[in-house]
Amino acid sequence: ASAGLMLTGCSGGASSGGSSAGAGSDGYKIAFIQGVAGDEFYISMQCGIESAAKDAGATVTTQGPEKFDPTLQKPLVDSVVASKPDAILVAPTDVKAMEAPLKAAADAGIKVVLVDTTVDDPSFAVSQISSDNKGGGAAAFDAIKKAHPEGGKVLVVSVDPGISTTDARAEGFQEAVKGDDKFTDLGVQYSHNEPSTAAEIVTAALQKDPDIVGIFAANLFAAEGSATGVKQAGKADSVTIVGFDAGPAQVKQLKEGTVQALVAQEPATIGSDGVAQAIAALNGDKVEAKIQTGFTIITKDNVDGDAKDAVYQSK
Ligand code: T6T
Repeated sequence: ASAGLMLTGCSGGASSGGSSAGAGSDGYKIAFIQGVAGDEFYISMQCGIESAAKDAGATVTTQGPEKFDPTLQKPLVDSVVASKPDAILVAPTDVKAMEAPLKAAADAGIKVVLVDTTVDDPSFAVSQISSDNKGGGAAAFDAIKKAHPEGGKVLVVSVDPGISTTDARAEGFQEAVKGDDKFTDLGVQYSHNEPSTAAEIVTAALQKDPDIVGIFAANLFAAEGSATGVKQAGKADSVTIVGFDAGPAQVKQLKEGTVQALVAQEPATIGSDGVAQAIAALNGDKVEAKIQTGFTIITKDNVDGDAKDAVYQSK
């Protein structure tokens, strides 16, 4: 499953890493709108997008809101639409709130490709590309179960309700928990993409239920804060943390033993597939309505071997 990981991207040092890449002024103009700026997942996706665009002679501009928040992302989308790019690759921050502004982009004749997240009715989009988020949630439960075959209480720390990816991860995890009566589901709590909030959630949960055996942190920032919370509670020895995503900090926590497994997505591939679909649509070629990309489970055992290339770019 690791084939295709980071085949494109900034790791080779060839990409500009800046806000634009590519050649001629007559190439397609692609705008990438991240879920949030500064997130290594979207930085890695940007690497994949810039590299694929460069190969296709297209230009790319990238922007992201300060927070993972539709009230901040909507004005960005509106201003990008006003700049009339040929295509927009976008990770919508909410299944409902971002639907109308993105449909408006499509109505304006811009090819819209949904990368990572989606919306309730994505019929205006030419293609949707994302990880197997539900399957990743189930895989996270398997990793906790492996560490605690005896069972016990488990908790999900997610981001906000209404985000297609993290909701699907939590659903996949909770369905798997339900299927094993040795485990008790303590539910989902929302950290609003703030590591400090995730840490508070975890310390409070461990105070209430000191016998929690596993925490599934549904994205990068939930994992960062969950690790802090478990450490602060002095529970690093008894609690298994499985986090979605694999930035350099998550890998460090894995190596230190604070986090036991990471579900690494393939953001650069999502990005390069997104460019390919946008260009196919612009050329009037056949598009794939839905593409599912893979993930790699990173543990201490493979982090320096097979899974090395699955780690995200940080700039
Ligand atoms: O997990 C990714 C992304 O897939 C999700 O939609 C939002 O959070 C991340 O960007 C990681 O922070």
